[in-house]
Amino acid sequence: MAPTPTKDDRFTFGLWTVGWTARDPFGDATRPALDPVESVHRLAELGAAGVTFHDDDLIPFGSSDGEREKHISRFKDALAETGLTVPMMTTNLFTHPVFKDGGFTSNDRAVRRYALSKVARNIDLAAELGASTYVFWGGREGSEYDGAKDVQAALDRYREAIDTLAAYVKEQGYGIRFALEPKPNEPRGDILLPTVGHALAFIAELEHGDIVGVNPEVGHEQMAGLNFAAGIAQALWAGKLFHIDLNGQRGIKFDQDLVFGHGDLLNAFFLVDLLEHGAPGGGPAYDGPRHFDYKPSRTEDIAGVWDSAAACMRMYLLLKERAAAYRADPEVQAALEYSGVASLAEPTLADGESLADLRKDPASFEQFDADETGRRGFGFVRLNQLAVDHLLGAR
Ligand code: 3MF
Ligand code: MG
Ligand code: MG
Repeated sequence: MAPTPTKDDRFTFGLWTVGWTARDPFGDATRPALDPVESVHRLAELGAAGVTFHDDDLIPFGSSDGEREKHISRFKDALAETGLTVPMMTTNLFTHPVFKDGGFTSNDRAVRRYALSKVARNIDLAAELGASTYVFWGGREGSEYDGAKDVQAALDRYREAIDTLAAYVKEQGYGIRFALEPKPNEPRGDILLPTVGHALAFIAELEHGDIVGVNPEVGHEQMAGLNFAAGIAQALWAGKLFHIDLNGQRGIKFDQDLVFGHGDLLNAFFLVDLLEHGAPGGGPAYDGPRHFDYKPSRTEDIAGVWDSAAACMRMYLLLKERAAAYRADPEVQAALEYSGVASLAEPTLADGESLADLRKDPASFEQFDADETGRRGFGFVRLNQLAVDHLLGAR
């Protein structure tokens, strides 16, 4: 029996997730479009705390100013009725044909200028709705052909866009931070800022990088064959985990957007352990919303949509419960000790010790018995089996 989700769990969903009509490159939609107002009510009933959205998820592309106001006003009513919040917002710079070669990095300058305007307008709405994070997923920022994009010029334009918009947020005094969402490919053949590591390196080159972090997504890193929990650890270490997209993915293939935990379950267990408890050596935990960016499978009807949303939250709570039991188990603590996991937090040099001091310490080299120390076992398999036992409810 996993606990029932409540607002205190801070679960949030993109309107585009439950609202996906399941059109894919090979087949038509299998479900009708959902009214965002209905999604807000259904997600509130299921125990979610908030919703997130792209401008076009709420206000269809090309709406007049009057229509725009109507969509916003009935959405605000639904928020007030349910108590749901909007902690994050983002921009659709990928659906309309005008963005086929990107938004901020399109080879067409008029498109780049239009993209900046579209985002700035929606940032004003984000501030009005009280969002604290604004996500940038550049799904069309990239190319299929190496000769078709000057990657260095594209990074200059990407930096120009993010810095210009971050300066705007600061000028306006909006309490908003930006979160860049990496993805290696899909829809473009190759996307700029393909992984968490690339995004962190890009942020270091920004003028306003102080308010820019990352929004990593489980499946996006796993599509590149990378370890998601390890990427999240590095983002936390850099103080840049501003937001997160939780879902499931099974290996290096197309973006599956499965229910959270329905892909690499063991990595999801260690991810939740890290988000909830921080690193074993005392590194920080994550304190933002637990945001699901998944797609109810194309085989599901509307009932299946809500079952899958509930499944995302249930998976998180089950893993949270299992991770807490893992951390509290004295045998796990002993195994962590034996494995040296805990001692890695201790600096290699003593307080005030220099490299020259270390070299003068005979225990560090002359008297160090590499063969003897090399015989040590770390007990990592035993430690991992304890984790699997907890995950399976066998302990
Ligand atoms: C695509 C995504 C995006 C982003 C969204 C910003 C459409 O694989 O993950 O969802 O998450 O654009 O939040
Ligand atoms: Mg995605
Ligand atoms: Mg995402």
